[in-house]
Amino acid sequence: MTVTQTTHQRFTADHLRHWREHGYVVVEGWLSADELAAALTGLDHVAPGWAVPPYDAAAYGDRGFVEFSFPYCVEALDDVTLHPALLAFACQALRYEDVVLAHSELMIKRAAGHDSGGYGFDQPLHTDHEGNTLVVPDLDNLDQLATITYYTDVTLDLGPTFIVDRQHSVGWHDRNFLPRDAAPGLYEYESPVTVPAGSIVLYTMGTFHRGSGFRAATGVRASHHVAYQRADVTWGGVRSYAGRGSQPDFVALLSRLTSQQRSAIGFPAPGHAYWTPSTLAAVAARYPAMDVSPYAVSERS
Ligand SMILES: O=C(O)CCC(=O)C(=O)O
Repeated sequence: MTVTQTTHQRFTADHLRHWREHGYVVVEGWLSADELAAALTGLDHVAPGWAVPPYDAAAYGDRGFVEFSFPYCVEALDDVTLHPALLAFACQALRYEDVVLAHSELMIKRAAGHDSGGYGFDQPLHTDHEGNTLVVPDLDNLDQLATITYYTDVTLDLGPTFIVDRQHSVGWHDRNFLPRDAAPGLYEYESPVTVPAGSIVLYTMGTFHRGSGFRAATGVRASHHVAYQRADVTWGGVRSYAGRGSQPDFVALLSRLTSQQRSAIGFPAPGHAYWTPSTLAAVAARYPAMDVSPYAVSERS
């Protein structure tokens, strides 16, 4: 899929340069106020009571942590996942025309809770490659992009992500978890991503980072972890949504997406050999609300 840069420019050439040189870039306020407000309302659908203090035991059990995966079938959250600006950045960053969604996970962390890693929320520095690719990232030819969008203000007290500049982790990127005693020098270079709600950190699968514990006794952090990869990558963590194909909410989602967004979750792209007059007619019948005109064979011949 070729994403038109000019239409969706929320990320600049400087952002891209920073991502390449430093292994990450923080972009404050990448979501518009409307997109952020819609996402917050969307979170209420996915996780009712998520923002209600002091603690909603029914929704959060005793862990103070919940996680949800795409598709949410909540427009605003699916839209952030497949945002044209993210797709455009991924194509540029990975130097590839076609990118696909590798994962999209929502996480809500509450003060005094803990995730499943046994660290509370205070993780050791790690890269993300072990859970996302069968190989080790080639830092000179990256094929995956990781991101975290924050839906709540993140302060030092509210469990910021800490991140290490690529230039300070030379020689370490093939490692996954590095506890403090294994690489004390690396921890000297970590810096917290403290940002207003609606901001994002874009990083690589070879970038050291970690979730941190809450210093505050109360509070909540909602984050959206979205990763893309080059479409030719078979060793990465892309998921199949074919099993959802008969569910009305997923059909509605698929039908309203652009062809670029659909391709990013595995649908055959315009111009793919799959498309013939008869497959086009059959798919149009299966998804009556979908505009199938981008797939029309005659348009390409
Ligand atoms: O939530 C964060 O700030 C980072 C989380 C993370 O790195 C992880 O769960 O592996």
